[in-house]
Amino acid sequence: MYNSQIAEIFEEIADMLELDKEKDRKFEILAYRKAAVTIGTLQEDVGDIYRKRGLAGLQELPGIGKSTSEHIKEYIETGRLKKYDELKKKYPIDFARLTNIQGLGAKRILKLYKMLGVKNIDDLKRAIKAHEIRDLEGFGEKSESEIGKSIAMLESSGGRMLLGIALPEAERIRDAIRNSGLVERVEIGGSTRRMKETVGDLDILVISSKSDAVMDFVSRLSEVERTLAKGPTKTTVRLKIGLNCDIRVLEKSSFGAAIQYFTGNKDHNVKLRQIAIGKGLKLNEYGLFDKKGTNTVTGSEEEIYRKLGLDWIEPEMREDRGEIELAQQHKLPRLVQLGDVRGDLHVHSRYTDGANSIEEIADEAAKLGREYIGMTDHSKSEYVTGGMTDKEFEKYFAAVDKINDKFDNRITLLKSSEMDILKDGSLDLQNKTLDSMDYRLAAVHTSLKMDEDEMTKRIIKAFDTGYINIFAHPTERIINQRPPIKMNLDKIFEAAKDNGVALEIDSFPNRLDLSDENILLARKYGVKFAIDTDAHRTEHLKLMRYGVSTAKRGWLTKDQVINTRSLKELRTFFKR
Ligand code: DGT
Ligand code: CA
Ligand code: CA
Repeated sequence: MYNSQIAEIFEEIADMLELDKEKDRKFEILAYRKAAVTIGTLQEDVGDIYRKRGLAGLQELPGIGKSTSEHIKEYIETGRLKKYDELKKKYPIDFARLTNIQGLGAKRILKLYKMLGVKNIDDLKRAIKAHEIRDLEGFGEKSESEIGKSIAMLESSGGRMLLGIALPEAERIRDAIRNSGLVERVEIGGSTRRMKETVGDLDILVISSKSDAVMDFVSRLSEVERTLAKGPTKTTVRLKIGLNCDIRVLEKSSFGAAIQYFTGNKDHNVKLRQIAIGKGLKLNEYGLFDKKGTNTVTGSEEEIYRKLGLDWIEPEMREDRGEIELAQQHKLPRLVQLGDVRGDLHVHSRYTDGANSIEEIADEAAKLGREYIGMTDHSKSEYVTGGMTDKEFEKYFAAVDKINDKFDNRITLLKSSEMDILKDGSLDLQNKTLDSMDYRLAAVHTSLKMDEDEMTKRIIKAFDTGYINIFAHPTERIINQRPPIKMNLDKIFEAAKDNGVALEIDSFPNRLDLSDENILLARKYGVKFAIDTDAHRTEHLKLMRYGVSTAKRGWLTKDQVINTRSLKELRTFFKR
């Protein structure tokens, strides 16, 4: 429960330190940023790590040093951080929100504060409305309008939280309730169970005969900020991470109906209820009732679907996008599963902007049971990441070969790169370098604002080189932060199919790119997909589950996903 709070505070400290002109704080700033990424993407709670293994446990985390671990300890023990409070007095600015706006870094935020007194989003909106920003040095009219658009985008997200933050929190709460000894069963429902990319609130379903005790227990959980409503069957609490959580307690006989109902989505439920009515039955959260009012289901969710004449539908598909009709015809696709994944084809190491050595990555990936892993550090045009030249790739690949020998049959490392698709559609490495790779991944990183026509041509031209095997995070969107690039998806998907380019599903929780909807469109073109983690540190290798769920939400089967293949079959795909 502390992770997102501490990550945010570290980010903010780094932002504020950047404004401190008195001395060079480059390394200190970097330390806070690294620590923020580690904590922010950690699936285990830092509070638990500290309680179990103390400061030493914290310092074992990559990117956490002596001073950042002391900070974590201070925050866990006192709920405050002196260093943060002091900086905050000096800069009373809402960095956490303002830095979410595309194009606003710490320095520009400070300028807005000094020149216009902008402390938060509301101040910023006022300044835009009064056209005060366009006259500031280094801003201009275009930048004023971009900032306005970015605020609108942020606000239209309606405070929905990334699944990558909401799901681990829901799992912690579920486990705490499960271990309370008060309940018979507890499950996560709602959009979290459907693995939707963002979540409005958490829904947790409990089977217990001690409803009052369960509700008391929930209200006292350390994750809870306050209780908003408390009743015998439903309690709503506000969580410290800034999300509401509904907890419902039901009787055992209602479990199947309740988990079905509270998993949703609403449209799926409405359609199911109509099917029930057509059969002279009544479906609600308590059961499936016949004309006499007798509940005809007592057990599982499967039973409800079966009694209505449908096959059971995986939660990820329950969005009323045609899945009910397929279930009636017994024609549901058999969706790809996490256990089908055999390798990960998009991973960064310390050679560019990753945090771990190739060896550390190989070791962790092998522990996760991956059979192969593709090393895809950046090419030179992506210079902010320390992207490599052709010459540097020779050394990189030699290092990959060496680790490959060392690991023998435990795991196979593949030589690759996340290459830049340049503005004119060319690639930024020599053919000789490209030929020395096992496969090639490419992405658009710069000039993201091109118009649709130009961008479409740029990407297709890159596909036409015949060198690209995987098109990484195709739309470049960052959820709640950056809109997708403009391109003609139909043309791109068709060209991908023609050139044997697999489309990536990037598992990073703020990317999930392609999105479920785009996958549903792309699959019609018969194109293949690669579910990758885009890991920048070893813990990220576990993010695969988010990509797989997104693939399931896009109805993909195992054979449509290339990294479910054996290495031998994968190499055949790469040869086309
Ligand atoms: P969210 O929280 O916005 O991310 O999305 P959900 O799907 O978790 O929605 P939520 O929390 O409002 O409700 C949980 C589930 O309860 C929802 O997926 C389906 C069910 N549900 C809620 N309202 C209705 C309703 O009016 N009719 C029916 N049939 N089901 C409903
Ligand atoms: Ca919900
Ligand atoms: Ca809810």
